Amino acid sequence: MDESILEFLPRKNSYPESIHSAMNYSLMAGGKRLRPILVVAAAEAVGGDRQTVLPFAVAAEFIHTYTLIHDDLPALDDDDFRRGKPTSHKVYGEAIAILAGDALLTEAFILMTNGSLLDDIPAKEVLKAAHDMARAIGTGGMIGGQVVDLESEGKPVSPEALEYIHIYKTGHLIRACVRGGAKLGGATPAQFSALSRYGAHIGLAFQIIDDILDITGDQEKLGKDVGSDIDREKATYPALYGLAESKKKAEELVNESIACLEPFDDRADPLREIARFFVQRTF
Ligand code: GRG
Repeated sequence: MDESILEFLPRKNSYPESIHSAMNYSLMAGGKRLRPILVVAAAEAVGGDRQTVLPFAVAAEFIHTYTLIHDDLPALDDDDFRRGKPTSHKVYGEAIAILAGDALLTEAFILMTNGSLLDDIPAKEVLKAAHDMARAIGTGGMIGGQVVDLESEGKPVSPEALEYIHIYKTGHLIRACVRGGAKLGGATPAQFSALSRYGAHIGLAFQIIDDILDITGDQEKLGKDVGSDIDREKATYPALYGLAESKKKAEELVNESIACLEPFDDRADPLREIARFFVQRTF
């Protein structure tokens, strides 16, 4: 996946160098590449081709990396480390970090509507996948969840509000990756609906595990500061339900997600494995 990311990313020494270097720095700092892997796995589960959907997969990683850069800024979480390295604003300053996030988001839309996708897939499907992604990350999706999360810090949060935050802040992007891969891979309406449900379940499970790892995780392995949710009095599953109940909830969601794949053959095995990885992960 790293090779494809580099292929679609403006060269780091191209003019204006500072912004391209900052974009390259955060993208190549590491990361599990879960979102692009999900795009490819969903496409392949319905008989689609990995190479064809790569621009959309890379766009998903650009979007994810933009959110990490912006989330780490002093105005938001003010974090010093991400992916095991100093955060973008620590290295490039706040202005370039903001612009690097903006640029990655913009480049993602260039990629989601790029010529090679349009050569291989009907334009209507390409547009639908890009539109779906845009909805997933706007105020009716990820940004909405982030705003409610921010405004809930230090306040008591109901189980419903917590679920909203997690589904919107994290789940919608993950689900849009699965839906995008499925749509571009040529899913039937029934396959698309099953994969949407799969994506929704793993999306919520992913954030619950992220909450758990913020308490039990190893800072070195995670590549970022742990314990920050408690410090900021953030709304989390362990804070509301305790660690054991939260783990159980994540496991149930993963089992439900795998059940959604029942009608699929072994081409959906990577999706099954990714779901299992979500609950077992330590980083
Ligand atoms: C646009 C500022 C802004 C925020 C939107 C997604 C998000 C809301 C903020 C990013 C920070 C955060 C805690 C997101 C929750 C999702 C999450 C657990 C991100 C970490 O994802 P991983 O573990 O990261 O896949 P790597 O580094 O492996 O890619």
